[in-house]
Amino acid sequence: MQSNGTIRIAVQRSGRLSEGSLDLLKNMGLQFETYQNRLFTRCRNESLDILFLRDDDIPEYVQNGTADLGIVGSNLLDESGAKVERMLSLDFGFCTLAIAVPEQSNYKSIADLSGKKIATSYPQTLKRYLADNKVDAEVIVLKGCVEIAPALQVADAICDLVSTGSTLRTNRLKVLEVVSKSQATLICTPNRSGGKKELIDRLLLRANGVLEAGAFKYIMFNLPEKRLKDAKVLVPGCDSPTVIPLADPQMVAVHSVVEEERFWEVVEKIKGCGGSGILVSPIEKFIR
Ligand code: PRT
Ligand code: ZN
Repeated sequence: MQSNGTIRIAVQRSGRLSEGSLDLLKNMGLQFETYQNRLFTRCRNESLDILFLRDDDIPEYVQNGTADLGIVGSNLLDESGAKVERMLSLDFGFCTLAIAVPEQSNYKSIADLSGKKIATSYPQTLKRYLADNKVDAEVIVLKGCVEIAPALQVADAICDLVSTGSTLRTNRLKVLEVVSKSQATLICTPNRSGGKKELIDRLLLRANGVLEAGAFKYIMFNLPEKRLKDAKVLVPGCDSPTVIPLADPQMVAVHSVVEEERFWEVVEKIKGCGGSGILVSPIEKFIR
């Protein structure tokens, strides 16, 4: 497979990050087909190949420039120590790397694990955490099924990824300490050459636009004109909200954007200012 100035982006072939990664690429306007057992696919509308890999290999491929961009959990970046640029946190694939102990145990803090065994698939991250906390514990490296290590008496505790917490509950374990938080992350090779830079920059702008769109809602409402000053503080928009006169000269219509996480608070305050007819719609793309 020749690069020929074509950008390569590496995504997880089959796993928890696959769907979110492909959704993001499609929302970035990339047109491509995916088939089962595919190893790579070529975009129809950009000079870009998508490589489908095991997630563990993605940091290394991006570090050495085999792939120009990649999508991988930040947990794997922390563990691999790969020298790549972290460009964007992608708002999916959320989990925490946590130290967990048997529910019935008396461990109260990480200090209680001195002299104990901790099983993990993340030895480098765990060793750093133990050293930072001055805890001298033995790290047992397991490739999978870490959660059964305490029941098998292979270890006293585990350090593993947790998302819903149901695996811990099923195995009668509880979180003792959170080591780090993770989410899918867009990474870029440090070795990007001049010819590719322009497309990489365009792709980053698009990825940003997709993420920003998800973080905002478009909001429209009617308001007594005399309360406009208060409303402008609530929904400042990008630069300033759009204000449209209505048939009733004492009323105006206001159009703006509002952050998803402030949404209900803002709606309540708009109502408090005499706002009515509040309409909200999703934003497909948002470029500032
Ligand atoms: O084949 P390949 O090597 O590509 O896949 P994989 O099996 O190594 O990875 P995969 O698909 O399991 O995870 C890919 C990435 O998803 C991880 O590197 C994380 O960034 C992210 N992620 C998010 C998770 C989880 N949530 C998660 N819950 N990765 C793994 N888990 C596992 C965890 O290890 C534990 O076994 O799920 C179990 C706990 O889940 P809950 O929901 O019961 O708490
Ligand atoms: Zn993996």
